[in-house]
Amino acid sequence: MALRCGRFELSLDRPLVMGVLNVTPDSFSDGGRFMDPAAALDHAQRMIADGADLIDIGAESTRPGASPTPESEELRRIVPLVEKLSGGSVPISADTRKPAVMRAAIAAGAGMINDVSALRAPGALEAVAGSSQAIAVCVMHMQGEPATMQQAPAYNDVVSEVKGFLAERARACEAAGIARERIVLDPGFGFGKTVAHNLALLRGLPAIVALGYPVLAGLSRKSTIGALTGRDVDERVAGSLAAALAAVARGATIVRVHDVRETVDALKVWNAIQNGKIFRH
Ligand code: 7PJ
Repeated sequence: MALRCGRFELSLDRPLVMGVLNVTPDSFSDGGRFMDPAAALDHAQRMIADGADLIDIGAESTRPGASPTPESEELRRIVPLVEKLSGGSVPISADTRKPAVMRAAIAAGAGMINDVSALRAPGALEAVAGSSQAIAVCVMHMQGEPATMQQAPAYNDVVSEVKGFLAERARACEAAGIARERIVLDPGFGFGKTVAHNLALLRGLPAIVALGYPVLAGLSRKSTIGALTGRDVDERVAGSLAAALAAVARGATIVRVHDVRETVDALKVWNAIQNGKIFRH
């Protein structure tokens, strides 16, 4: 299997590592650290040197309780970085819910749109489907909206509800003209989910993998890891590695992480054990 990301075709023969770059003042783990474009660029290049297969740039915080970022501000933060990084050796993903930001990021050379709203905003499906580049899209499940999603998450059966939603969004993408080999699904750990929901989803990940699309898992440094370890956000590396390996063992093909270097090492060991293969990143 391979994933088409504009001018890149990513082989999915081994799990891929997506490095997170938040250029927001308020993201939960690295808010404010990379607001300076030079610092952001440095960090992206560091993650690529550490073996990241993709870089995901987010300019709007979707942390629980976050208020929306104006479009002009999101554009100002993200477009110059996509322009600077998209000529490099790995595809750049733009983490956005806004069609105008999607279009600008694609024009600036993004190889993927990562949308925590799963292209539900009016015009979002068209922004991705209508792009001249065959860029990839990650559609994620979220219950509610970031401002209120953690107030009272509730499901009858979290795995089947998330799976049903993702299957519907994949169909919507394909109906809009986005080819199957461009689509990635994501259960959206932490987005309108309790610790118990996140654990049930991780355990049930094979049911989502069975839909037949690559699955991305983002658990890195999230509050579930904090709840299980009692650690603050910058001390969750070991817990995050355990979660990343558990996701990959259940069929995830992309892990979205802050700690690229450590995750790449963990996956090299995991792969060698599991598949008898030593991969270069
Ligand atoms: C996710 C995301 C995730 C996808 C964030 C953080 C919180 N996009 N954006 N999946 N989480 N696709 O930076 O960890 O889990 S924002």
